[in-house]
Amino acid sequence: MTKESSGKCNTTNKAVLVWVAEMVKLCQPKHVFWCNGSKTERKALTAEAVEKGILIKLNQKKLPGCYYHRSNPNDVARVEQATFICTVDQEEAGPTNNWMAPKEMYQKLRGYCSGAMRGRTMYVVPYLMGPPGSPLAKVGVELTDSLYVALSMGIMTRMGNIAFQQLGDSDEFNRGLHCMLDVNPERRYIAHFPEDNAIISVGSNYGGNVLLGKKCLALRIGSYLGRQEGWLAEHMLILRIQSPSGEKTYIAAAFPSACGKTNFAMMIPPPRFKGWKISTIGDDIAWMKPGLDGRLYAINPEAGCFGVVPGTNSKSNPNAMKMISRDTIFTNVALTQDLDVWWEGKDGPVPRECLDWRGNKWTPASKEKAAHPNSRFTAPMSINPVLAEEANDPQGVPISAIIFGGRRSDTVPLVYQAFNWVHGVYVGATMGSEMTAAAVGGAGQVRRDPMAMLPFCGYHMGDYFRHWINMHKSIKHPPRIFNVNWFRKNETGNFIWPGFGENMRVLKWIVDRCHARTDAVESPLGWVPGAGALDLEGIPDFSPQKLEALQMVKDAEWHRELLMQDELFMKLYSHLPKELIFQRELLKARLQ
Ligand code: SAT
Ligand code: MN
Repeated sequence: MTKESSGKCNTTNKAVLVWVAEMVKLCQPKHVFWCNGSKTERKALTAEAVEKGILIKLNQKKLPGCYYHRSNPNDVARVEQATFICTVDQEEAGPTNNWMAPKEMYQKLRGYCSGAMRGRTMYVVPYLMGPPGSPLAKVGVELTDSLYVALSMGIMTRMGNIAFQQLGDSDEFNRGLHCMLDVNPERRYIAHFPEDNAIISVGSNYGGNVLLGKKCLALRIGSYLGRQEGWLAEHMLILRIQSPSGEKTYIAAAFPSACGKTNFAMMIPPPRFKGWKISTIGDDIAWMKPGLDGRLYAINPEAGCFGVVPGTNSKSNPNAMKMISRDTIFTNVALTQDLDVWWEGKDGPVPRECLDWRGNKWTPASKEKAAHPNSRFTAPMSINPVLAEEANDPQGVPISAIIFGGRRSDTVPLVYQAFNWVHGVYVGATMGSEMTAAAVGGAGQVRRDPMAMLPFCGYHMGDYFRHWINMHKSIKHPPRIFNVNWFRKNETGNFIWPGFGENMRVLKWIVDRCHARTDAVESPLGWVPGAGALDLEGIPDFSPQKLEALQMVKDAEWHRELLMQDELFMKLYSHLPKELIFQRELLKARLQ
């Protein structure tokens, strides 16, 4: 390796040096490799990963710069039951998080980590969440014995010297320790210590559990810091809509994992919307803070996309297909004989034979899926063909609308707008969604997932709602709040709404509402598009009856919905803002 990428220590920051030395003493690695984030380093580490069988080099003619990774079959999704918030006071973590006292958890995990890197390399991965120089950006350092993690962090974050430059002499950085151990679910813990700005993750090598910048820092620790510092860390994509006249509107949208955030953030409007353009700022996480002009500004703290692969094709997300055609790591998809990748729902023919995500022979006659339903691509956002230049703007973008949405086969209409901020917080707080393969267990069941943050809120969910309500005071021009549901089904179990690019029609109405250009009519749930306000021209096989079915508010379904909301509210009762109980009563009255 050249001198530039020799893995030598690349900081003089005392706090970093002291902490790394302490962790080295604990984990006892054979080597310590300090990542600087250079291209040369990436090349060398990638070659090493191929040599060790951690990555398989894909067909470089078809997929330049792309590699393939298989995870341990017992380690393919986030494990919520192994995810802990460790605050001194249990009350602080709230009833929706697993809790253990920090002292106890440190003791347990230090036990697991003791000598855990013997004979292995510890990669020191400094990373920056957010554009360099942004007042919202945060620095983390992840120590990991997984080369896959080091390489993935190089895609998902601004990794290397750039982070130490932002940090300077400060000791304000997230301390993250990751030990794979023997990737045993029995010894799998993803532990957060918000009071110490620290994370320890052991026993896993799957993205959401181990790429510590993502869910662990950007959301769980981030939400905790956000409450203290007066900002919001949210599970939201950020997009820019440009009208034919050049008007730019910025929108943030929260959907649970694997509900199409990446597709939405990269959408191509249908032909009817000639001249309209969607560009991506972020596809998963938004950090939002009130600006001096009274608007809410958002940055995307990440630098890459960790997207669900199955179902990605030239119809569902043509931009993603372009993006993942180079410089991408594919995890747990199928591998073809010519070292190409395949997944259910990909364009083109089904391979006659390939290796499935476990490495077993697969043919179309096989009963199991070839690609794991939660198989992922890890791709740099810079190769997203519709990336907005604002993704790198340290100031972020001013948000005009916030959209909440879940995956619901019934009950929830295609679109409605909250009456005001507090009502919008209520709409977000009572969101429900059918579970997906992104987390272990329960796929298909409806669960309450407030603001798509249930697995990611680093403190008491009731206090989180209070923080949302309070934020209104510091935002003079608050974003309008909307709720959408692309997933409503008819009696025969088919989706009524075509989704994907056609979602532009709903977005257009939302944009027009933000700029006070279109009317709405009042419904029990909120404002809904008046007759003809949604442009539905040119959707194949669509009819006014279908729109009616999509927007229908059925009393029986909403009474059941209110009962399900009550379950969550009861759980959070001691910390639940009274305003939300009041909102529920108002909704009840409007439904009667
Ligand atoms: O696995 S991740 O948590 O990184 C992705 C997701 O579930 O949203
Ligand atoms: Mn996500």
